[in-house]
Amino acid sequence: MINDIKISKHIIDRYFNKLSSTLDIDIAIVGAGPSGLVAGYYLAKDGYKVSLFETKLAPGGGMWGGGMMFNEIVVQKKAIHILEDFGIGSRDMKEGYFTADSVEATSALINGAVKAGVNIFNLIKVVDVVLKDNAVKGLVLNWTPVEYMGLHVDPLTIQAKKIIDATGHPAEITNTLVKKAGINLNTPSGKFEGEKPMNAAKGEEETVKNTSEVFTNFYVSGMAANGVYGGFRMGPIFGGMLLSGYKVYTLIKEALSKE
Ligand code: 48H
Repeated sequence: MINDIKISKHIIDRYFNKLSSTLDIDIAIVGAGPSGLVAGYYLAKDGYKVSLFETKLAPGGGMWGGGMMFNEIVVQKKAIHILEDFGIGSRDMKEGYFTADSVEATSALINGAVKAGVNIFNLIKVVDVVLKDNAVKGLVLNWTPVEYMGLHVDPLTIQAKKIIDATGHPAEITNTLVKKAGINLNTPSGKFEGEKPMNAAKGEEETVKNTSEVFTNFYVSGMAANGVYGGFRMGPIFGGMLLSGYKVYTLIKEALSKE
């Protein structure tokens, strides 16, 4: 016999289990766009304890809508192996361009990350970082509706060995870090450079190049990497985002193997 109270109890018990096991983790990712999901997938597959925080109801970031709501994305040949790892179908349009259905691609990235073991928390906004001994040591979390409604409710904190800012164009967490702590980033000027206009060829190349540890324990990936380093935007071509997620995975794996 189905019992109303048991339904509530099981949800509460299971969620609190998930949340308390996230208090002390290996890698915390902010933003469930393509770069954050890809990074989480490979890290979790390697056995690291990974949680990903997404402020929106639906993870997936800016990939659902393709280009101008035409729900197809373009991926270049060198990133096709990542689509294949997630079981995402693609069509060879020749000249090195492939296309994929953006709904299939986005849902497969989310599903792949969860199945690999990433704990995805939607509706949680990262509002600050924990800064100790001149290094980022954790994240400060609150419910999205609390932030949205401007309610005066204090946040909670988690700790992680490595943090990824995968928040897309605004590079929100890096911005907060710079504004509040006045630290120097590992960019040429030490400052937050700001995203440049459209240039798909340059933007794609720079996204991967700019994916790096920008402050101690603190990495940027995807569009956030371009925002922080002053790279170009690239429109609805997503190979750079996927390869950026893969690159930040390799950087963190290497760093953790030395600790
Ligand atoms: C929790 C947050 C917070 C926060 C933001 O924008 P995204 O899809 O990110 P990327 O970098 O993986 O992919 C970028 C791509 O989608 C894109 O925009 C491209 C290719 N643009 C090219 C162009 O020319 O325009 O996802 C970031 C996610 C979103 O889901 C946000 O809701 C989330 O991060 N987020 N989550 N706490 N403080 N801030």
